[in-house]
Amino acid sequence: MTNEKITSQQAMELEDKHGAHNYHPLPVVLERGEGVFVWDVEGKRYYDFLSAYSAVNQGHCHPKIVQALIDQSKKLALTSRAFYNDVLGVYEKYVTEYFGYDKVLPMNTGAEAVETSLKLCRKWAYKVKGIPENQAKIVVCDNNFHGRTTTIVSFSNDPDGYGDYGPFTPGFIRIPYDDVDALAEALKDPNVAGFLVEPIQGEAGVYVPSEGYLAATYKLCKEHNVLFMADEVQTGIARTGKMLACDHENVRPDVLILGKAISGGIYPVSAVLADDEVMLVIKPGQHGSTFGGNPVAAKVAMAALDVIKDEKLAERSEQLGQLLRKELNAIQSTMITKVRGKGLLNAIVIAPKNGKEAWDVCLKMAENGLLAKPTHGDIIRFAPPLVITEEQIMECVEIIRRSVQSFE
Ligand code: IF1
Repeated sequence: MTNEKITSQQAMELEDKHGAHNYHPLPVVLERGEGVFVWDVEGKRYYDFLSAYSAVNQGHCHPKIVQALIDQSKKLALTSRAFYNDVLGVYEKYVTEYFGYDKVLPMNTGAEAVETSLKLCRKWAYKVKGIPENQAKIVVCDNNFHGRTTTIVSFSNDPDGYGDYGPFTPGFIRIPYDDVDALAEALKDPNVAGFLVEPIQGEAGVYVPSEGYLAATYKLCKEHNVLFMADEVQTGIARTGKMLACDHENVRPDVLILGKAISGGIYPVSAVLADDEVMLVIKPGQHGSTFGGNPVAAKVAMAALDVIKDEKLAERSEQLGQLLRKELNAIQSTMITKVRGKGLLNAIVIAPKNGKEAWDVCLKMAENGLLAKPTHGDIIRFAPPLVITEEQIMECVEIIRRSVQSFE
């Protein structure tokens, strides 16, 4: 196994030559991460303001989570679900009590958890609600992002997401986000079985819906016997200032979808939580995954969720998010046209200036020691690990200010 040190240039060339070109990363080659910091191969330190798209809420390489990975990996890593093991049931009890549901179906990636929810919803439609076979419909929102599988991109309106991937999976109705009346209209169709929604639309550019949107749409779903399915893969696990973004409106989803930071970014872990009436429609042999709920994933997730509570990261996210938005709004720059977010899931909208745009701002911030990446051209997401301190927030605001003002 080659382990000689390579330069940034060499690393980028290797990826270009030997890897699929399904990403266009910022030209930074990372070698080490610890807490809010990452270092490139030349030893330059950066604040990580992306947190691997909110998977590293607990900070890079959190010692307690890494230790859980090491200890279990040395003992029993994977049994498959063909047999029981002494960890999965303990984890299932832990995570269902942690979020307050009867049951959990463990998977690995966010997309797999979303797919699991779609299958659960359809089977519930036929077995419980009594919708005619193959007629179940699920309502989704414009500008959604729920993952990259063929079925999920079937209901995307992002050409980069769905382009040339047809034919598409039928059975989805797309409505405008943050529009309660649009949902009411869609629910007139008696074959609607579920509503899949991001409590805040992350990829679309951190769109925070109007106050009351989640509660109003949840109420409509209840009135029409439709499952309210919250995709909290990105907004969950304390990112938005509460354990779940739905908690801001006291909404308890019928189906809760988790991923990313449920493992602190140490191992792929995702989960679908629901009560028995929904979860038990899936019988043995009707869904599964080789790695889903494996002993390492289970131990890592319990450690990662412990850290969230032990270090009060939801409260921290709420307080420091307010500080960050206040300070970002105070930056004097004609490039920053909007600041929005909740907790430590934030974004700024960049207006081009002298031919420079969001990408150039990100390159300048990298030069100044802070990593972030644009989404949809003009929006820069700011999502540092929730372990960041107040003084580090202030230092980062100074980096952001200096970077945008360098283009004035
Ligand atoms: C990429 C985006 C963010 C998600 C929500 C499900 C998933 C995601 C709300 C699927 C995943 C990741 C995917 C990653 C980049 C990142 C992303 F830009 F793609 F859209 F965060 F906004 N639901 N989001 O945000 O989870 O299968 O990836 O574990 O595909 O480039 P996954």
